[in-house]
Amino acid sequence: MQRWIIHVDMDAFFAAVEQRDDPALKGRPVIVGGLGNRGVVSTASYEAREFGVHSAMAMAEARRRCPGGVFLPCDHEKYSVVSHQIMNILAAFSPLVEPLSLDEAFLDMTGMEWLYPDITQPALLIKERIKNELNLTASIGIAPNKFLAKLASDLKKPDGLVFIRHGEEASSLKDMPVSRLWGVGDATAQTLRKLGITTIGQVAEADVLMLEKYCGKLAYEIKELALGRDNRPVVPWREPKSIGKETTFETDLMAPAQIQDELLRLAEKVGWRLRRQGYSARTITVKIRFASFRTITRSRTLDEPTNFDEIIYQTVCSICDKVAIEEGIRLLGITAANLQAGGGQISLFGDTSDKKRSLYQAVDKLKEKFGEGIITRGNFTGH
Ligand code: TTP
Ligand code: MG
Repeated sequence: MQRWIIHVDMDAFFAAVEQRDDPALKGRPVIVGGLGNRGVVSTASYEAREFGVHSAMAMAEARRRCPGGVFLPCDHEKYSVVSHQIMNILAAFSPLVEPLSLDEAFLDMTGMEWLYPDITQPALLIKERIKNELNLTASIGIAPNKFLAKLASDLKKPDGLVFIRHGEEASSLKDMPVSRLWGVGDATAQTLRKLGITTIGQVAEADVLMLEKYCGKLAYEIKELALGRDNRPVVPWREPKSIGKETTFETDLMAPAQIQDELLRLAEKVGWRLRRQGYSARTITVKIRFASFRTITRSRTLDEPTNFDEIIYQTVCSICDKVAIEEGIRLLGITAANLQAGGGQISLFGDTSDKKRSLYQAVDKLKEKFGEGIITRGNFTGH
């Protein structure tokens, strides 16, 4: 059976979401990223790209190049909610959807010819649904494999649709630069240039043993890709049922203060993982394994979903208050289940919650930059 893979990639994703949500930004150069002195551009709208602004550029440089631009901070939570909406649309078209990041995914469409005799039809329908339901544009590549589909989606951005048919694999690639091959970075491109190889077509024609001498094992991979061959499967992602974290201790815990400290650490980890993945949870479960290996789990379901560390912490503390600790604890775990997409508690508490949300966003930014361990709080354990 012929394989068909679709690759969907949103156009200028973060910037497009901001332009959609504030019509005054339509048609203007919008730059999203870290706004501090040492900030970096996450993405730029196509209007801003005309000024030479692009992802990963220093924000200071972006300001120089595009002084009239609109500069906005990243709202990860918002983008991850939109991302869920996109993935939900894609799930209607194939049971095999593999998200690669917030704004892109592969769909395996193999065997769907009976449903869509013309394989461009589902691609057009996906674009249409994303446009109608989310008011955003996506670019799509359709091809016999993942490598070509991803490459194709990038060829006619924004709002593009590129179709590479079976039999056209190698010919569609032959004039492209070697840098388009997965695994070919600057160093390999330079090595190949020294051999007089600058196009993918030249890689396809080159002797693989000669390539191996200069590029090692990568030679076999890039030769296959250059011929337009790629057998990698689409590996579907499943929505998590729960998000949790547990720790086994080197020495068993007995002291309440120690237990509280560990619960706080776990609550912060679980809260962070929820926020990062764009979820909030209604059910919080604590697992306790005692020195004797007796293991208990206790759950509580909240009225409203949360991804705030202190609510998770308060919940697990109130659960643990009811557990008699008669021997040492060798393992503690917290699991958040009953997940739903989004922030939770956004509208419930009005201002206070908004303030909290921005505090979390600031903390999460630091965690993203310096790692999960950078910030822990001691201020609500009381010691
Ligand atoms: P991309 O799909 O690479 O870029 P894009 O969607 O903004 O633009 P394009 O039309 O070219 O696809 O990345 C998706 C989002 O990921 C992007 O909107 C912002 C974020 N991102 C970063 O935060 N840092 C980066 O260096 C890149 C490349 C992306
Ligand atoms: Mg994109």
